[in-house]
Amino acid sequence: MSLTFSIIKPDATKRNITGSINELIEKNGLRIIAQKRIKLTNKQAEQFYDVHNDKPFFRDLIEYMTSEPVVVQVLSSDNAVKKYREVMGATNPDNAADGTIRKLFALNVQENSVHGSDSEENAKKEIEFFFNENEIVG
Ligand code: IDP
Ligand code: MG
Repeated sequence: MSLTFSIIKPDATKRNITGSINELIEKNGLRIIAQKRIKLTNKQAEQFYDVHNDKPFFRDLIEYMTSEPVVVQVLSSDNAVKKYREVMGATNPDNAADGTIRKLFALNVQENSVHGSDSEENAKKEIEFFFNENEIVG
């Protein structure tokens, strides 16, 4: 079993579809072993997305990610990082495969409903950024 980090993003909490997204996560064999609803501060969002700080969409991304609550999660399965990226679908919902979270729920390339770690190394970093060990119950 391995772990990945997930965020249900503001467009989804705003539309009250966190349960529908969790249902897809679970139906696809991922187990939610930690979860909390929080409102990101500007500082948290900027730190979390620091890798994108030179992108033209960075300021908009920070504004969006702090606009409404988010649900941060730790997910567990075999090959969790890879599996969740598949379940999420492509960044731009226009390119996302049928049945993926982004195909079903995303509004556009920014408001794309979920985040998932892109590597084992980043999964570990991102989980540690938001969760204490005693909050993760596998
Ligand atoms: P990912 O979430 O699929 O890993 P990244 O390239 O890491 O995609 O981008 C992080 C987030 O930044 C995306 O999920 C999306 O919310 C936003 N984003 C990415 N590309 C664009 C863009 O071209 N325009 C606006 N927002 C974008
Ligand atoms: Mg990414």
